[in-house]
Amino acid sequence: MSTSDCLIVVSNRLPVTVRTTASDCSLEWSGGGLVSALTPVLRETGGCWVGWTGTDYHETVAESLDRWSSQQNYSLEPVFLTPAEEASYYEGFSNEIIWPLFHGLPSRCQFDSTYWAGYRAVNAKFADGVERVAGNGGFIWVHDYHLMMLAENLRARGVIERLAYFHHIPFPAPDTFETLPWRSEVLRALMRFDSLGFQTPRDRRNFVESLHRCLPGVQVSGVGERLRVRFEDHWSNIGTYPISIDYSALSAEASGPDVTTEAEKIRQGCSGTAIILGVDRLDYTKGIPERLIAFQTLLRSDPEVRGRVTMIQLVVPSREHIQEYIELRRRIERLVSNINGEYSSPGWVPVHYFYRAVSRTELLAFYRAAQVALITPLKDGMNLVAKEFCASRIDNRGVLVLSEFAGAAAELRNGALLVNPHDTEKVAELVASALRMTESEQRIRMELMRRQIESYDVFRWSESFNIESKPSPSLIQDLRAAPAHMSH
Ligand code: GDG
Repeated sequence: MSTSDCLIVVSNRLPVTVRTTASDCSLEWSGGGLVSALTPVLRETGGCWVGWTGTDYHETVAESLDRWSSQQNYSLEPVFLTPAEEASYYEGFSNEIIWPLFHGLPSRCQFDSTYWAGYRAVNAKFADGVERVAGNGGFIWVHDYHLMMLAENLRARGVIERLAYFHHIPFPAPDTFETLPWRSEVLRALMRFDSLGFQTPRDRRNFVESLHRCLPGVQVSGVGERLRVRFEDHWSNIGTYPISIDYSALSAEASGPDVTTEAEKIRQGCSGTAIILGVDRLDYTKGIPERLIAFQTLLRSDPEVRGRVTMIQLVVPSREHIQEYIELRRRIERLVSNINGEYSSPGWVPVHYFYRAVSRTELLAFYRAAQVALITPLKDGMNLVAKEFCASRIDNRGVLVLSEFAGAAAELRNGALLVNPHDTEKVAELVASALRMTESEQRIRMELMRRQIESYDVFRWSESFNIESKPSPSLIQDLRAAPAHMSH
């Protein structure tokens, strides 16, 4: 992005979440893949980030956010949600409909029309937030499935800036997508963006096929991963842009002395056994129980590995007051306890389980201490942990066992051992071969993956999306000339 462009990022959450008490508030890093990826981009370009604070209105919040922004290269524009809005838009429509549906799990969806009403109302509220900071030309970049109705709302308010949307999670196959009762409304709203980006060719293809099926009259031109799509009087660019990480910052940090010392402590804490590492937000899409079952299968079928390997599973708390997540946590903890109960021996505990976020230094140290990263989501838009693991392996060692249903598999297939995460016996077999892999094979595979991530890092991702999604000058003129209610 050129420095003359003013970037406005819009996402459900701000990069910091507010914790309030009766008299005060504090800020906490929001975490998660979207925040990890966008923070380095905004730090470099400057601009503004519009998002929910995680709270309802509280008078001290704006002041705390301003204080925080004054130490950054970008500002924050808060959106506040009432408990009722949070329940219908966030917990309801986003978490109980779009998240499971788009991860291919329609049976988990609660198609409740009050959720849909709440979703539309909150998208309008976000549009108010964007309107407060827009108006200097530039570029409004909307992120993820919480805000699919935003372009429609912004155009109705007369906002003329370039509007782009990036979809971080998978886009489902048309047979799944079309079960959404509000499918045409959602697609129509998405087609008001000037450009739309998806993580993988499969997501992009699913989106275009869903358009053909649910929006009669849509026209598609172009081939490959960059398409132009017309719906009614509006053209949108549609493309595949796999999200990435700040490779050079991460590799540099991973080679620092603090990380090196911490990695050594982790290895010692595991008595020098080979470490198999899992790192995930608590979510049923991440395949954590299936992974533990695969590890149990390995211990059961191969007595040789007992006492020689340790599985470290980090689970970062997420959506903690939703019943399904509470049950998932219980299931994971039961499995950990069963495995440890069955196989521990004096001086050896097979699974080290952490239910909390760790510091970045610790996280990088875990990446460096591991012999195998076992990343087996049942479905994942990209999975940045897989890329971070490779970027931190400055020693070119370590093996990535990766689900073929993670978006990252499309880019890392030459170096990773790909597996169907539902096939727990196969996962166990692949872990066993990863543990036996020669150092020279590890090096070849790791170098291939590191080169791929280095050459297409998060800055390339952002630049290619932004450059290719620029509209022609004539389109900008048309937009400026058109009355607000008629334009996009
Ligand atoms: C969504 C999509 C897509 C994790 N534990 C700790 C910690 N993390 C950081 C990791 C990584 C991020 O959280 C997780 O990113 P993922 O990509 O793996 O997953 P989601 O949060 O589900 O992200 C996903 C992503 O958006 C981007 O488009 O890849 O498919 O679901 O950066 O490092 N960070 C710290 N402590 C932890 O304990 N500091």
